[in-house]
Amino acid sequence: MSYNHQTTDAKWQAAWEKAQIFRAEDDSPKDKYYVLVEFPYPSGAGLHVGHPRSYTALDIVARQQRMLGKNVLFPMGWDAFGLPAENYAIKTGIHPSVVTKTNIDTFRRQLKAIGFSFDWSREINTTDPAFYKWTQWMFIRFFKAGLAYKSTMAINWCPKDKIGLANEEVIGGKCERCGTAVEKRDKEQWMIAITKYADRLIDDLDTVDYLPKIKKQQIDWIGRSEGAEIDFAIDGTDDKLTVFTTRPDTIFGVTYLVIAPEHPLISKLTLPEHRLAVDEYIAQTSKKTDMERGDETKPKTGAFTGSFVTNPANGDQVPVWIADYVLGHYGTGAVMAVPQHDERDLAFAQTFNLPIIDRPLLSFDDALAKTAGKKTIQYKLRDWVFSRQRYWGEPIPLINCAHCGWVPVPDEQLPVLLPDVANYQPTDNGESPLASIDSFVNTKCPTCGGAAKRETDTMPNWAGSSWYFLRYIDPNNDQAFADPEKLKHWMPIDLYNGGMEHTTLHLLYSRFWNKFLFDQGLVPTSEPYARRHSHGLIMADDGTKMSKSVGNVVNPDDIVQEFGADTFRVYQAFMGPFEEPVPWSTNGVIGVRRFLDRVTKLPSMISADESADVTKALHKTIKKVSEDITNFRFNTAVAAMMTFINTVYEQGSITKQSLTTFLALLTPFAPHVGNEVSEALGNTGFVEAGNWPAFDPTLIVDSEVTIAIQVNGKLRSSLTVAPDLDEASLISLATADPNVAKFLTSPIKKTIVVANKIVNFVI
Ligand code: ANZ
Ligand code: ZN
Repeated sequence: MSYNHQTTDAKWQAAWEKAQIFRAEDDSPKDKYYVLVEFPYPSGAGLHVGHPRSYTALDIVARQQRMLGKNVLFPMGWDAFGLPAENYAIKTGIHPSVVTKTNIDTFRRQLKAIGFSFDWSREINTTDPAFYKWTQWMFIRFFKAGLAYKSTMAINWCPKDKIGLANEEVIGGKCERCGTAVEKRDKEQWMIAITKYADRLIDDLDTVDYLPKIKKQQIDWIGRSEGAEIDFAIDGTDDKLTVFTTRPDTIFGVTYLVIAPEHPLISKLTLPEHRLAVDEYIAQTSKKTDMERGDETKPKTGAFTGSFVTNPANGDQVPVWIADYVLGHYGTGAVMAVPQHDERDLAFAQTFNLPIIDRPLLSFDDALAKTAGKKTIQYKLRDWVFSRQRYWGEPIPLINCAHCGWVPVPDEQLPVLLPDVANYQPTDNGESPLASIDSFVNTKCPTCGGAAKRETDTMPNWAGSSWYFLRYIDPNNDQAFADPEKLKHWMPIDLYNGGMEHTTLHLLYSRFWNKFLFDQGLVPTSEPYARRHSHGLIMADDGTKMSKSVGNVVNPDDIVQEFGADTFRVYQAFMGPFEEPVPWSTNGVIGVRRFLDRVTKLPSMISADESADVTKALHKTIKKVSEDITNFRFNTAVAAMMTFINTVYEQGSITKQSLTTFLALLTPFAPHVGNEVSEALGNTGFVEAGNWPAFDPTLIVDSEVTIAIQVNGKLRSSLTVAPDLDEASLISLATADPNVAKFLTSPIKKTIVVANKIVNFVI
């Protein structure tokens, strides 16, 4: 290895820090460019090689944009509330904030060692009271606007640990810690009415530049479907069952109705002789997740209620069944089953020997008319469950008063600080650990001054990340979450990259949150992100998922130690198409290091002039690297730079000016090597302070082209000529070619010329 990466890395990292060259300016005359990566959860495991995939790519973009003359905001922070720190606290008694601080220090050190150009002066931390004060303040805006409300929801309950579990702690229906089967328990929860924004969250996707698969995933998740609600009278009663259907045209094919095991009319519908079977069936399904219930590969299960309803279109009497493939919280929780047209209904009918009839379809409206149904729109999206019975989250800033009901904590009393507790374990009745601290719970009503109690639920770990990008704009403001003028300057975010796994939760929540703030007149744009991109996962070298238990995790520290930060960065960029999953390869890492070694040796090849091939290759490389960064093709950009270096080595010399230009291209990818070599050439100042190179279009034109000469479409010869040679000269050269002439046995009827490619004589 020719260069000492340890000293080089440390030297340039210290120099950047000293000169503060990556600071974003709030009052710069330059155009702004706000580039964002998803901030990490600072876990105890430290940085994973997956994190820098996104960071390296956007660091390249940020660095290029600065060289293109933009005032760039590229910030970093910590999404630090969450279960691992809390579970660690339960085990060890160490306060989550202590563990979190240690983990953040590790992450920061690791990120700095890779040389990312973050503006560290804007670092934020969602668990910092100065940050979560504003998360609470925003929650109160939701509450005052009527969008935060209480509702009874089923939560996951571990009967052994006696705690409520987050969905991600339930693995295959069992408690992640003790393996006990998880039960559902009803609990009052704070909800936020994201469904009120469902249409805008779909429709406004037209105004942003997201990868098509990201848009599609959001649209599917929101799941808008247009259909109708139709009433079926329950025989022998005055009650009716209302179904939601997207296919009212199939009404004549209905042979039974199915309701969800949660349907409120079940006890009324179930006749005494069927009660035992129905109760048993309900108990059995309460253990299944929605995912298991929807699994189309599993045999259908169900129970008959004994009741019948009347089809409003033709007066047919049809039986009412209960089955778990109908979900309680979608549509009306009741389905008119049409085995002839619906796969699930068909499977169910076959299992339980229900009739399958062949009836003609109506038109959508015709049906509707025949059934007195009404058009409705249903969404898969549910309102957002915003309560957690947990310690390590933002306290929900509300107070319950016997006289005044729920009253928000006055703004000037924010933040509601997380109190110290001795025991982080949720209480026996499923309340948050905060519920057992009397000094926290008991307070005065801000409205009437009477005795009142604080809400003890905390927010989900999606809260802080729903608006963190706004705080980077003005991280130290204690009068507002951010200054409106600064928000106007920086929003929207020009480019946001993150994992596909965040498309449906974080991305949707944060778009919703921003839209709400926009409606409140608090932020300047309705959409927070102008462009959204996504990266593929990094897999282990055998293509499997990296995991601690298998022992195939690559630690970024080791790679940086052994090969240097730039090898790590360039390898991250080079390892494969950005959007696709790619396996880690140590050989690939070594190959990249070899490339950088070759770059560091280039100063010995400097000469007063260089061959035309080197000049031409340089300008082609400028064009290619520029376009590839724009199009997120970092791997082919690296390949182009490698090809260029090969050309220089073949030709044996390069001018100082050309090498300096090349280093400007390389530096966003390999900033330590770029600056080190530039300094060795005698250049002063950081490469980052220079301009992004432009290519000369006249220099990248190939000086020769090869043209296929055909007679009646058959290849007869080829000619090597200057590009864009005029047609007349080309035709006379072609007809003079003996290999062509001997086939021109009759007069030419037509000559077809495809510029710089083909001449075809038709005879
Ligand atoms: C009769 C019918 C005939 C249906 C047919 C479909 C095809 P999407 O598009 O997802 O909205 N459905 C209604 N509520 C349901 C629930 N709570 N759980 C499970 N399935 C439910 O699907 C709407 C269709 O899914 C509805 O239209 C209903 O079945 C069923 F040839 O009604 B359909
Ligand atoms: Zn009161």
